[in-house]
Amino acid sequence: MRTWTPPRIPELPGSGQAPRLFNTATGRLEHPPVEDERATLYVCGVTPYDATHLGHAATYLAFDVMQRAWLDAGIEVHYAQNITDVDDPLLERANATGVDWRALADEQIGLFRSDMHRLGMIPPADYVAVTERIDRIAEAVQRLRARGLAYPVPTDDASPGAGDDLYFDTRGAEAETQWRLGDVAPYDRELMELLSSERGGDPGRAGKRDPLDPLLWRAARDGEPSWGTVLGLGRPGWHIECAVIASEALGPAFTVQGGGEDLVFPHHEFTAAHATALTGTPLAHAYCHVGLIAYEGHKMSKSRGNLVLVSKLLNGGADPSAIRLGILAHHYRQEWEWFDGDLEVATRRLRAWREGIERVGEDPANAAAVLQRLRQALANDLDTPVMLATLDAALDRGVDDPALIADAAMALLGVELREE
Ligand code: 5CA
Ligand code: ZN
Repeated sequence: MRTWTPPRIPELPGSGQAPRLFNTATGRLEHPPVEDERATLYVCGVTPYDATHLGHAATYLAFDVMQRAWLDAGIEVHYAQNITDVDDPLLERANATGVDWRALADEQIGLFRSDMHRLGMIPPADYVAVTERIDRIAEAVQRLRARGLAYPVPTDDASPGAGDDLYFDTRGAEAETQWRLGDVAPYDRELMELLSSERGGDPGRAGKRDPLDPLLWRAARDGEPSWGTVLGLGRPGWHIECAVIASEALGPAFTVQGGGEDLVFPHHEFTAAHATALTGTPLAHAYCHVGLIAYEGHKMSKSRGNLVLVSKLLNGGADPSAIRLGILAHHYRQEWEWFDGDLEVATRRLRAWREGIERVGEDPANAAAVLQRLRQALANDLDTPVMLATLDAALDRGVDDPALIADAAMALLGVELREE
């Protein structure tokens, strides 16, 4: 898939450190290994049925800043992201509104691309829609089946000749591979069953070997999109899509698998399980998750409809750098609520910084020391609130090298201090 034009990232003198990051799978701050000064990052992309909301923006912004930290440390980054362009909620929305699902997906992908570009996000090198990889995904399910890790569940409503739905054998995978349930998600079984039912799974479906076993392949149903593949007519399950797209783009054991906190279970648990079964190697070294953003008292979600759309803020005249600052005022792992006044607060901060950079103070802050403090905070699990406080203090005084601070704000935070 086409991406968007990359932002300008100024070169800074010297270099930062590779960041320590919180790994959900171990519950610790770690330095995920970066081989040959090259980090590999996969971030789960959108299901394109409703335009980019601030929750999405917060997730992609956290991984944008993670890349800026690596780049500033002299580490090259290979970034991949998917688009879940065939999935139940997208199809439901298309049916409900009488729009063709492909047209809906195309329109929303276009909007997402434009929002990411306007927000100055680093684009992925591999931007892969599920519909571009159906055959590869079906072949992967076939390989799991050949290994005895995929099994059919009787499917009486499939289209004629479409076969049965296929499920992943969780217990079989635990016996045959290095993966164990709970390797990614630090949750007990009861919570896993609850989350599975809330997040696209079907723990109550009859005929499964374990209630948690996730769908690998959905046999065609009348009125649903399907593809003819080695498995017959059907479409892929959610986790196997990301397992195949991520492993093909980045290879096994890449540096970081990322997404919002709502993807820890079942999505990232089973993406890791499938990939381990397919490649013999764990999916990633670290699993990083962004705290969910709420609005009007609830997690911002397309299904609830309590959305603050990025395009609406931008079209209403919001400065992209102010939107970034509104989000970066919170640590990425924190769960927080967006209030309508937040944009005004962020805009005031941006204005103060832009004035501060022009100020010739009596006792200006030493820009090189400010840069060092910014780099330290960034390397400490992307501590953007500390970075913002550092710049508040420095720009309140004025700095002895404004160009360096403007470049640092742009390179490390993607915040533009020089107005065009
Ligand atoms: N297509 C799947 C991933 S393969 C998906 O979750 N799509 S999504 O459109 O629902 O979300 C896209 C990304 O935004 C995911 O990483 C998700 O975890 C994140 N996200 C969704 N809602 C929020 C929220 N309220 N706060 C923070 N991140 C969110
Ligand atoms: Zn995913």
